[in-house]
Amino acid sequence: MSDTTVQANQAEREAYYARVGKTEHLSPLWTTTLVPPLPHLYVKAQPHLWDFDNEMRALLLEAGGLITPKEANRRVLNLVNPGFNGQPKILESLYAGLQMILPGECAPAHKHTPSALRFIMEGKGAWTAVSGERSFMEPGDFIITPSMTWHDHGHDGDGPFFWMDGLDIPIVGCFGAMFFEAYPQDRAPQTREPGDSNARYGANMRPVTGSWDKPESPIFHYPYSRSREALETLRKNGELDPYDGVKLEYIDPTRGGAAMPTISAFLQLLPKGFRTETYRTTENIVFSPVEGIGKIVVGEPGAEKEIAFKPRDIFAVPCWVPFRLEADSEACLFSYSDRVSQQKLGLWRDVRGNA
Ligand code: 1HN
Repeated sequence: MSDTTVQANQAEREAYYARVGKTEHLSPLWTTTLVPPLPHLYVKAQPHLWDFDNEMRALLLEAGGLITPKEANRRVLNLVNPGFNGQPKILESLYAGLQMILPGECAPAHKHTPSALRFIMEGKGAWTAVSGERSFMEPGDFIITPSMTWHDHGHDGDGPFFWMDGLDIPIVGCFGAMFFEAYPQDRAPQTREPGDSNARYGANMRPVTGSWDKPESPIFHYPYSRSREALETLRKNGELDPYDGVKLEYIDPTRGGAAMPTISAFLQLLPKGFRTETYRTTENIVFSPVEGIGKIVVGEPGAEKEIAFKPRDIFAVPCWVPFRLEADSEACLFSYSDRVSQQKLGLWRDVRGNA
């Protein structure tokens, strides 16, 4: 079979495109690059690091003298990726923010369709309440606030308290399914004692009666001490993956999958001097080191950038950009990504090595 030829010349085609263009609601597929062979045309985000100790912390402290969490709803600085022209996203699919609460303040109760996680940076004595249960937060703790669960934050201790917020806002936004509701009072009622959900589901056991039917983990607070200890044991046992060092995922104990339906989260240990192999994945990843210093080498072969990291920095690795991590001292890194979303949609892939 041969394609029949058409007689039209370029000028006729251009005239046609101009007429179609005027309709404003039609365009020829063949003049657009909707599905390029590789992700690069779609990935606007750049690899980037935000410095907590030397930049964000002071700016957020300053906001403490300008606005209360009640006025602001949340006192948060958005981490705006330099590739997004001011749009408040850290990566194509993920939002990141840095939040501060001061002693005595109230971040009032609300709920929304985006799923949220918190990773604690600094402070003592602040708590968060999720679905009626309060929990005191410590640096390195991982906390989830699943879609449409009531949550509010308070602080009964001394000094400023900081954490990173990670949300799936761009994912929810691409479906349009955005909903938000403020609770009629500042605080949602406490319906369960502190520690209740960890007692029910956090001891490698579960209640014999009833069943957990929500799409997220019934555990909402994963203390750093437990996760760190697990990594330490595995490191001592010599269990090192060339791409990850020792890396564990925060899971929903009732199903074994990610703690929330859309966002995956991990804690990873790299022994001093360890250098991971170069790795590339469709996953969009946000890292925040808890302990240790090192660097990330990120970018296409020949155009790599070296970015030094230290505790409480936040750095973003976009889809399909090769990277490797180097630990100058023993380093423990938290990370979250859209892996579970991509896997559910059958999109996730990775390349181990420089292929
Ligand atoms: C939110 O609800 C919180 O509850 C933090 O602490 C950051 C960023 C965007 C939209 C909602 C919170 C947020 C957020």
